[in-house]
Amino acid sequence: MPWPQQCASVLVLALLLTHCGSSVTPRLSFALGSPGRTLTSFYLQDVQNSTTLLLSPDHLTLYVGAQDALLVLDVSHKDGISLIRKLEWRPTEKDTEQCSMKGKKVADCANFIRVLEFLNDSHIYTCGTFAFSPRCVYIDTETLSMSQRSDEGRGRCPYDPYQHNTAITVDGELYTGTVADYRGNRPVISRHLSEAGRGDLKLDDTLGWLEDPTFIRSMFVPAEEKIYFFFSEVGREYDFFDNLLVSRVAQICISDIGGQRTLQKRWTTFAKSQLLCQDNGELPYNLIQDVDMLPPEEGDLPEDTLFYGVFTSQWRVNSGHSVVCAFSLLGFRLVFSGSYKILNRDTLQWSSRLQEKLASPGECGLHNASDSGLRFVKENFLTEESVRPVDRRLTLVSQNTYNHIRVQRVRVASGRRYTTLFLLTVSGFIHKVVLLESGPHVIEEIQVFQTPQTITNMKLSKGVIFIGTSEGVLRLPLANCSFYRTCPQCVLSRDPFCGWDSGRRMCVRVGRSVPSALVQDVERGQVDENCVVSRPHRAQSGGHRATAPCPPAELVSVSLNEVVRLHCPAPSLLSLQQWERPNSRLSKQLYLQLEDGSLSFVATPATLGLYLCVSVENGFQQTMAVYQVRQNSGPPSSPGSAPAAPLTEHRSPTRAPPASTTPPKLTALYTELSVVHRDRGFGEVPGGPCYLKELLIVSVLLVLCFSLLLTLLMYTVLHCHNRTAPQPLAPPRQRGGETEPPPKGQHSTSSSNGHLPNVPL
Ligand SMILES: *[C@@H]1O[C@H](CO)[C@@H](O)[C@H](O)[C@H]1NC(C)=O
Ligand SMILES: *[C@@H]1O[C@H](CO)[C@@H](O)[C@H](O)[C@H]1NC(C)=O
Ligand SMILES: *[C@@H]1O[C@H](CO)[C@@H](O)[C@H](O)[C@H]1NC(C)=O
Ligand SMILES: CC(=O)N[C@H]1CO[C@H](CO)[C@@H](O)[C@@H]1O
Repeated sequence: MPWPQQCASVLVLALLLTHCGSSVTPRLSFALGSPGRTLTSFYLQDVQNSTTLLLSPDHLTLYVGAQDALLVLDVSHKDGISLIRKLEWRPTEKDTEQCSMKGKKVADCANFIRVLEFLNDSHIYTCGTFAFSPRCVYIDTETLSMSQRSDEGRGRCPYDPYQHNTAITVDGELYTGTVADYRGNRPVISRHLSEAGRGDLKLDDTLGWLEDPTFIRSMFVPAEEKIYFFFSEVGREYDFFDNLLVSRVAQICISDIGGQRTLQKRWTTFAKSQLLCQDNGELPYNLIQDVDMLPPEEGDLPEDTLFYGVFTSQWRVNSGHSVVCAFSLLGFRLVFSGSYKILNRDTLQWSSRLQEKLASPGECGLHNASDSGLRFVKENFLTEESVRPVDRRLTLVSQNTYNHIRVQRVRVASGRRYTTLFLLTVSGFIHKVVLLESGPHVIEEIQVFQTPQTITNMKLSKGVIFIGTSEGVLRLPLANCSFYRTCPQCVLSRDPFCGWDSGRRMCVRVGRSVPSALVQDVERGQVDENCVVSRPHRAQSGGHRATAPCPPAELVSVSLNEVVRLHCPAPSLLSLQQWERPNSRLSKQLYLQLEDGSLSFVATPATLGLYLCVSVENGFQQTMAVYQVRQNSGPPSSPGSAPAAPLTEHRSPTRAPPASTTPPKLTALYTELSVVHRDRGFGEVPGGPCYLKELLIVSVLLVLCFSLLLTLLMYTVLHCHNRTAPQPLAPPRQRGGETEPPPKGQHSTSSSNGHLPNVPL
């Protein structure tokens, strides 16, 4: 390849990599129903909104809270999910009638199950919206029967199915965050089913403890004996903004029993803090969408517990983007044990003036504090400092809108552990991301549903992930290592779940094989350093280690003046396809490389001959296709004159689905050569001629490009800085009164009380 071309492609690549806010491209993309990434699904004709998931401790049974029904599913078999029991739980006709008489849509007057938690070894506690009159029942896990007795669900479950809530049980006690009234104006965090001898607790609702929150999740941290609640709400401390939303983490201690006179039957340990997911100088991503907890590694301290949150922004400049931030338990501890802002009860304004410290808000055991101490706590529950992400940086920036995150730590063959994120986009793709030292790497994206789902949910189990949607329940294995058929593909994937077993010549799940025998390079994905030993055709590749053997040449018969198109299968979306001819250059006057990597040219005596398509990924080259273009032996068909006009060069290493590329509009006869379809993880085919690239030349060219690159980088950095100008905020939200539920297909985390994640201005 001529060197200016080489340089150009390197530059284009560099531009893509340094582009501001660039999203990370998934290495592989699997559309719904691809054989390489099969889903197991479970649907019942008459069951909808199966979005509340609870996994049994042995991971064999999945309980699913749906609309008017609770499903008990057997998930112990690899081949399928089967129904064990369906428990109907629906409001009576009278309930539904009353609900719709109050002006609610009949469809929303069903019973949407929104709380589903183990109470003890033998019982599950579940609550549903029950036609805007929430109810809770017990389920015996032995007999799979529902108790006759039902509890009132106020404060445990929302009335409105579009409102977000959170619930968790600890030692048989139920901790919830929800709105506790029909109109949706009274948010509360409370404890129910409290042990004998200690009463139920809730937040004092007279003082803005919560400001119109959208509850996301709650998590119990045993080492702290605390429950952390995650939500977004109006940031009243920013009183110069009308409707600034902020993300919060709040805490309560499970040992809390309320005050004796002040704060009777109320939390004495409630404290909240802002979660600030923000890059230096940029606008914060202020709306938390989901969060997951990653316990510390063995041998590490509890304060190394991490919380990975996915955030979107209220500002239009970042609309549609989302970011991941990691917070540590240590960060929570420091902020909650620091100083607090003061709430003026008359003006409901926050200030941070210095004051005599009468108690330590956020500390467990405050129920014994004096009245003055508790009054102090009552006015000081918002921390002065915000919780900042670990290392003060964003973990991942994406142009996708994620609304769910699950995190797992995977131990690789070397014994090292890698954090892997599973992110669900609003449009129905799961992105599997491994966090490397060099940054996040998106191993694959897998489409799991097509039509937008109102509410979705995810649950990680042993080796699989469950997704609850409006339509049903899906199960996806965390990896499919056998998709990678060769050692290079297995190593290039950088999938921490997969390693190359050189003995069995298979890419296998780590942990299911003798770890040390596996070839894996998650951090760098270097094929030539890792696959040499295991490659059987080493001798044939003439010592050029990083070059895989070539596939056999395919014969292509053409007539002169015909437009020829040669396909080149791309092994991944990160690979670059390049075309080569032995002993001659591909002049851009004659050849056109299309976006999908295929090569188009007019057949002339000069263009007959051998063509090779070489794919380069992460420094590893492999010949993807070899074509021998020959003239037809039959009489040459001469349809009009083929354009001798120079073809404009069109090179783009960007990913482009083959379906979207349009053939070039050339007047000549168009011959599309069908190529034997090779799976993306094509096998190693022995034999065939092989055109070997001179790596040395490339390196020299790279150096030549380097100075240009530097200029480019500097330009990009400067350019990025100009994007940070603040934008006006969203219009003030109507407070009080009921609002319409979000339209179908609306971002699932928007709540009915007007929390739109990205309010257009
Ligand atoms: C894994 O990939 C292989 C090869 O494409 C395919 O045959 C197999 O069905 C896949 N397995 C799963 C569980 O997706
Ligand atoms: C579990 O809780 C249920 C409901 O409160 C109770 O009836 C049952 O006895 C408890 N079982 C155990 C084993 O504690
Ligand atoms: C603190 O309260 C507990 C009851 O929760 C009581 O048993 C204990 O004696 C109290 N301690 C002090 C120092 O008052
Ligand atoms: C409350 C809720 O999420 N309702 C949804 C149930 O599922 C149907 C589609 O299957 C949606 O239209 C509803 O919005």
